[in-house]
Amino acid sequence: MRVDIISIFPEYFAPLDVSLMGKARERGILDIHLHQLRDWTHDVHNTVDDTPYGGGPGMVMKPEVWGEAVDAVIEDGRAARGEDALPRLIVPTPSGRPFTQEVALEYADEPWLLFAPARYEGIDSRVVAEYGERLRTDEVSIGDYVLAGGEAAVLVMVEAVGRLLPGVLGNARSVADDSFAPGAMANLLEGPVYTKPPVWRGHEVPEVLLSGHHGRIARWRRDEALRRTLDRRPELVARLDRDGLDKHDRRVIEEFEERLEERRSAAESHAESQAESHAAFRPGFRAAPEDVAD
Ligand code: JAH
Repeated sequence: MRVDIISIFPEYFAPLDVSLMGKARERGILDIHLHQLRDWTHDVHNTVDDTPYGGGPGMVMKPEVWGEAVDAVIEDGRAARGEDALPRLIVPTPSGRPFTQEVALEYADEPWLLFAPARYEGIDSRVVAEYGERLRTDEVSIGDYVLAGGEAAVLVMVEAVGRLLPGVLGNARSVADDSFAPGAMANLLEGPVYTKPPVWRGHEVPEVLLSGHHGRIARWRRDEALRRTLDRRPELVARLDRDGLDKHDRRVIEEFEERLEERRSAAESHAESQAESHAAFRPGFRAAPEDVAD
């Protein structure tokens, strides 16, 4: 897979030389081309930004510079990969569609990705309008928070996609078993994992994992995955395919919901008794004048 990244901070992508992504690049599985956006400016200050039309805070990235940069990178890629080749253009933005494992799998099937991370308040919207007519173009968000720019989001996406490429992970099973990967444990978070020693600082490894009983181990892992998902991501359980749940799963869910209801009810009576013992909430209570701020 060829990956082009156009940024005013190409140095930001040094981590892609390391570890799994570094090895994928050495093996030629991942062919990453970094570009300095400012190479396509024409003024002495290498200006990439300007004030927003309509006013408001911050600066917006100029469309001409991005247009020349993207055109040049497309031409360079076509010279290497053939005149029919076109990249998929990916622009990270907090207002984009969510980047999920499904999207990562889709991108892993592409021969060529072009990432355009912005700084400041983003890129003039006519750039996505223009390339949306010429390339498959996605504005994507890796989560509901605002970064200082799109570079960190590109690192995240390249790593999520890169590890899915054939030959990058040694063991093909580890991809299929991931939380969020389609398959038996689809849409469940992974449960806890353990290695030696069997007791560490008084904490024991769950006995079932030492039993060698593969059927019981698989069942236990699924139960733990289900309980953890119910606790941390209940909306994922609500979306679970009902056909993908067996009787035992339904029992685990019921038990969890019973415990949740017990806790909710206990918290409610606790809140009532708190209100009862709090003088300010008793009918007829009047604060003394010295207790009232002016
Ligand atoms: C911030 C340009 N979904 C995370 C995300 C992606 C991009 C940006 N922020 C958050 C961003 C400033 C300028 C992009």
